[in-house]
Amino acid sequence: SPRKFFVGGNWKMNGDKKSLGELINTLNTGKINADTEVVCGAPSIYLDFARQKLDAKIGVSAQNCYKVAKGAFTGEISPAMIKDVGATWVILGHSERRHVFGESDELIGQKVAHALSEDLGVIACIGEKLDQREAGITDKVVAEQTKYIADNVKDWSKVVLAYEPVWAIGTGKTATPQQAQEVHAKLRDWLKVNVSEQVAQSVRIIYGGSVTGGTCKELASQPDIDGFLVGGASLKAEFIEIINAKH
Ligand code: G2H
Repeated sequence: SPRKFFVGGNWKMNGDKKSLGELINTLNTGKINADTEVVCGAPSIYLDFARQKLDAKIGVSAQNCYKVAKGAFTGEISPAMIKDVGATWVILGHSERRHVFGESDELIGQKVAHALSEDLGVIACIGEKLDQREAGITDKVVAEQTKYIADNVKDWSKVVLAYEPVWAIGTGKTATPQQAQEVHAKLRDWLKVNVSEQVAQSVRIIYGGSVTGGTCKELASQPDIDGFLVGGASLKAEFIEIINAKH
């Protein structure tokens, strides 16, 4: 595949300088395959810390940002600030942003547009809820979420699409390789029809939702799974196994 395997860690709201410092040491000294692009998503207050401590071969990502450069938006951070501390990615549209904090497709699209205009890489997340899967509307739901993202993208080389079924997040219920592959293939078809063949073939579509050392290899063997976004397991040494899932 021409698509470089991409593994993102999403630390969410976990850790402190002590535990994250230890995790960073483990990652810096671990054997990481050079064919994998690795990015760690740190809480905003630790972005600077993570960037200073992590080896240069590992990228740093924010977990969210706002849709404008600066101003009276108490509590928010901008892509300019993320870049200022040396981080180069931002996770947008994560299901927790959508469902715990009520972010709309429209707001997520605006954030995607602004982050890309500031030259950040964007890990754009989509995924259906359990009732939507059971109602048989998974494809429709993820296509609609993807449309709001796609409408705001000009340069797809800066975008990674993360498929994270909400029912699989933090639940220990990983999607089966077949379930994930099926949605990833549909997403690639959607990109082919609605964006271009070239973008469909080159965009990394990664899977997230209870990925572990035990489940990563079979998932990684699927033709349209180009990596992972990892929550819980990214806080453990096990993350290295996931990074090396292809080997
Ligand atoms: C999904 C994933 C990381 P976890 O949210 O984005 O978390 O691996 O803990 O399910």
